[in-house]
Amino acid sequence: ELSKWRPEVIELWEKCSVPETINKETFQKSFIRHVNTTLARSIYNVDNFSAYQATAHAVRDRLIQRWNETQQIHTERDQKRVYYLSLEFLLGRSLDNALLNLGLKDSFGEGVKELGFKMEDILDQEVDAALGNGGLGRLAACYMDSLATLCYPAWGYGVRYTYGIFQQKIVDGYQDEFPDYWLNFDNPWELPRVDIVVDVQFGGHVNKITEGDKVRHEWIGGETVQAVAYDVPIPGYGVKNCINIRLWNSKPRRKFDFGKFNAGEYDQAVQEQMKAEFLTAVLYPNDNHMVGKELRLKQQYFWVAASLHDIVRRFKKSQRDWNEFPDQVAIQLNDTHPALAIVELQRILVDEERLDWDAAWDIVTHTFAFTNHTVLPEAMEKWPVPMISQLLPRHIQIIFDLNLFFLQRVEKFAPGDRDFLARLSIIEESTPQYVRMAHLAIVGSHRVNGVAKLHSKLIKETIFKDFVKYYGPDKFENKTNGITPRRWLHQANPKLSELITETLGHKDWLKDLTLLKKLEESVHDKEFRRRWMAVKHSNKVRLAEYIRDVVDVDVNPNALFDVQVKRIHEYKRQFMNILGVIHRYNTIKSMSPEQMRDVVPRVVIFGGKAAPGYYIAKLVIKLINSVASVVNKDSTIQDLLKVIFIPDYNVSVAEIIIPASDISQHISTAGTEASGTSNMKFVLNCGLILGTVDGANIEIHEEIGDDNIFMFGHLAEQVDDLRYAHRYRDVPMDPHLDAVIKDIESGSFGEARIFAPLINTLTFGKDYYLISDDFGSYLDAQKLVDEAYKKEKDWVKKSILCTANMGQFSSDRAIKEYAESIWGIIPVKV
Ligand code: CJB
Repeated sequence: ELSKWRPEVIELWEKCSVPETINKETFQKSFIRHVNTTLARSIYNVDNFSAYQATAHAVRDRLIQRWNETQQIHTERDQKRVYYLSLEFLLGRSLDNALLNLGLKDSFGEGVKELGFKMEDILDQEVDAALGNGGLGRLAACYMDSLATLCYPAWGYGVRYTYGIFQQKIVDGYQDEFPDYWLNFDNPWELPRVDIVVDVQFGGHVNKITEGDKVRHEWIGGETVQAVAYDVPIPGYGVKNCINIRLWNSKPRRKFDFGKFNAGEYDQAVQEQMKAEFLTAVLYPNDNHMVGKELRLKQQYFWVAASLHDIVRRFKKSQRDWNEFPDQVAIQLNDTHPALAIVELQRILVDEERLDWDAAWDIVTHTFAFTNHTVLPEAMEKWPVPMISQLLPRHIQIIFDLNLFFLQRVEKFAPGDRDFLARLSIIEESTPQYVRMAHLAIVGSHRVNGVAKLHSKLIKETIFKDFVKYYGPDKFENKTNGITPRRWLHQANPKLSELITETLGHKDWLKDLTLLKKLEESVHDKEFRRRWMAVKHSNKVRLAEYIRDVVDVDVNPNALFDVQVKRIHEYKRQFMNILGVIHRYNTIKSMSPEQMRDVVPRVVIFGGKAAPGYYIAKLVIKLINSVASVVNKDSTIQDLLKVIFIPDYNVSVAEIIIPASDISQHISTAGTEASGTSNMKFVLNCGLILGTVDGANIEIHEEIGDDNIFMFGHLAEQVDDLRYAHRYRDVPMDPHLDAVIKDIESGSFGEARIFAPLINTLTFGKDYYLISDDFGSYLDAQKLVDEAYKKEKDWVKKSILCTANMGQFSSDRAIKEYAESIWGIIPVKV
């Protein structure tokens, strides 16, 4: 039986396994082997795509080796692990990232060149893994990179959607959505684990069984869907550690109903199969917005149940006492999407493992921690009680019990205060009743955190203030978001990375971003400044080429590139940006040729997807494109202004846009953007930012100083009063804004009626996002940007100081904070 573990057999295994070290020659061998065997092709029919596949497989072989070693060591050491539960992982492309993290880019680049290919062409073949909407999903991806790089024992758990975020095309200025069938041709970055299958139950009923003086519950019946694991290896930078994201795919338990087939009901015979597979078919395309579809709830439970089953199974192998569970397992809830995990663990411990309710609850609350990512009311998840009862009859009982015991404790804290109880309750007492997922997440976690200082303060003062009263302030923390410098500088901006490495004389800054501070010493070095600018310029040329390719407009790389790329949302105020562009256009048009000579030419670049059902956001896209089509062909303004909407913004496109920005806009209504992370990416890539006093803009401002950032607009604490004024008084509109609106209404940018609903948000809609209130200071700030850009030398200095002072915003810093103050995990280096 155990003959395979005899020393001589082990020796043979080791001898035959993939070589440890890899160089150009071994890579080339592996490349050709994959072309011949994995792809069944030959030298005569290898195109760039096959070359990509062969390269990816050669890299994957090495990843698997590291993955195996990491898992083996982490299992042997048996130390506490963190499990990061995220319904979204916005990974983007993997090949370039893996090559850089493994330090193989140069030798593999040489290797493919000798075989007749260009590395850039090969990298360009890869489609993005776009299993996320925006900031929340990309944050999860950055955190995985840092967890691996810092050698923490960690796993991510997510859903393997067949369709990621939709592809956006612009047709007649409007957004059109197309399915993102990213798995069309084999995905080398996942390892299917056909042997890891978990049954997930839905529906059925609960039996109450009395055994002596004890009662237990048995959940039976209903339908069962199987969850199959797909593992995505995530390599750390400059280390052998390679962690795992386990994504679950749904499949039917029974492939085919032969009874129905034999009865001639052919279509019905495959129905169960289709229904089960549909469960993980699509990512819901909403950002910062809850859409209460039953299928989404099913996705959530499916993923949570499979993940917890896996975590519990792993823990049980160690044969420890249940009390030790929180010493071995930390589970981070990325938003409320996985909040059902709290109920599921309580169910497993009480119903299946037969622990006492209180003992189980103690384990649960010491295991979970919860990150909140938004204060927007429309984003708060709540599910109708009848819907949960139908799908998860035992879970709804547990939720009500948890709530009862929780409210009994609250009652002792605030005797007789019915309103306080109602406000804290996990159940919203409406018709029908709803389960408030954030309340469930808070009650079931030992820590709750916001994602930037202001946001963490706001959640304590507004949406969770009653919980702070009850639990005290210590349960609530701030963990300012971060980004991985590996992808967002080293990979996306190789020239800047090279210049930094040469200047600092080391690459250590990629693992300790605070080392960038030393770049400050070079601001007075003229040659350094020249080279810094040259890098920016070449990145702008690269973006200009991309713009020509995708929208067929020529832009001047010497113009100021002004960028706003992010999900299209009213609170992010792309509308204010385009209204400002119209103001600029009209101002230039009214100028004499002499006056025009003094104008800084600008290219205003937009990008981002609107949720398919978000009518107003889609109109903003239409307005941007309508303005672009007028402005871009107006020769009277002498190319002083161009407006570009880059379609299908995603991670790979961001990697081209961000390094090319001179100024980027992060202009949400104060108090609405929890953190923002693209602000960090732009500043790290030496682009200045124009921003409101919101989210992480505030902390970036603190780090880089007044001289290197353009801040404007009202403060979060003023927002309530301003909204109140709009609601109950006749607040006059900013006069410049008024002129712009009249211009749109006069038909300058196409049929005015199209834009009426958008304009109504400012008038009948009471300008909820306070565009009128901030418009004046926005235009003033834009003027300051123009003036500053004219002083070239000072501008470059600002740009250098931006990068130099971004040390705080590495996701490594964020992950260390989580590890030390919330998870209690320590690194285990392979
Ligand atoms: N966020 O991307 C999302 N989706 C949501 O549904 C809620 C929040 C974003 O999360 C990012 C990561 O924390 C934040 O930087 C961003 O401000 C927030 O909108």
